[in-house]
Amino acid sequence: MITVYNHQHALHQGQFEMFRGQLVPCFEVPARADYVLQELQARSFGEIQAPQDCGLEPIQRIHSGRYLDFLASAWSEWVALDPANAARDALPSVWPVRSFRSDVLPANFSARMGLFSYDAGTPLTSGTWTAAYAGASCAVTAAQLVGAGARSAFALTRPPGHHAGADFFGGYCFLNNAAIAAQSLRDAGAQKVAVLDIDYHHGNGTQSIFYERADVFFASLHGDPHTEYPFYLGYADETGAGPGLGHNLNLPLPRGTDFARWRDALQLALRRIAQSGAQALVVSLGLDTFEGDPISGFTLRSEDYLRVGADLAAAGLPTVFVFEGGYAVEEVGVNAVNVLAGFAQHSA
Ligand code: OKP
Ligand code: ZN
Repeated sequence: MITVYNHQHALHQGQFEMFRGQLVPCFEVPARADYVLQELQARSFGEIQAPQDCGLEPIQRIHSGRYLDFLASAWSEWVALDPANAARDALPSVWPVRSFRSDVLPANFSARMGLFSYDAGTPLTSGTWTAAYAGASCAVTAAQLVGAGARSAFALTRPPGHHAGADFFGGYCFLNNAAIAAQSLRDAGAQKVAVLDIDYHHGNGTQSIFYERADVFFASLHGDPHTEYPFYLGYADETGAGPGLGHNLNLPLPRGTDFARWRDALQLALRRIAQSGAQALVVSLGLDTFEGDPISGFTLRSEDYLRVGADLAAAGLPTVFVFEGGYAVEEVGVNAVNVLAGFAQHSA
């Protein structure tokens, strides 16, 4: 399996996220991707290549123009507010909730930060746009490889993407790499694509992007939003809307869920994906279902991820893996590569 990896991921390096009234060190750190890269190399797991610059077009297929304009210029506007900001991350602190307007684009930078985001845990830094753009290029390159006939490819990139919507960032995510990959597969000729999100957290961004579409089936296994981030989406009764009705599947699971129960949900999702008629699969590969994850609540073990990969391979679909969460930093490499190795061992 080819891995598409960009060194520029490290340019996105947040210092702090807001947590219970304090700024705490970011969980989403560059070392996460470094551990995965190291593990790929240590196990000689296939070729590692740099992405092709995908240009803005495949990103604009998913994200709004005014959001992309904002992201591309945000850091220079932040520093223009105060030269001392060059040493600080930008975090939002005001949001237009219900009854406020979101159609008017405010001139004030803080107001636009809030308009285009939904939490204060996602710092925007000097290299965020460059890293996110290169990450989207990884996703597009991986999708092109699979669209051209490869059995699978892995987009190893950060920041993650599945919480980012068409016009908002949050949950450590800016550009929705999995959605961009799915759209690229569609544009390469797949009539129907499935996105399977196995990150601990519900992929609210991906769901909302495809919620009214029948050509992309979205399935997610995640911590129950009654108690788990992102809280406001991911319930089982969200099944799609309009033409997309029936093309969305949420399988929320309680905190403490173990591998046996999690795997039952995985099998159900894979049956539904088979029924959907999908011709290609994008896996939002979060490893924060691991028992040692510091911000999550499932209890998967490192060896379980080999079985996860084997189960995914049994679906028999051309598959693009996109790296998402996983914050037990020293174990994230082994866990990610176990999924890929399990997949490779069980692929025809
Ligand atoms: C991103 B991905 C931790 C609070 C949780 C947001 C979690 C985002 C997870 N102090 N904050 O889905 O792995
Ligand atoms: Zn997650």
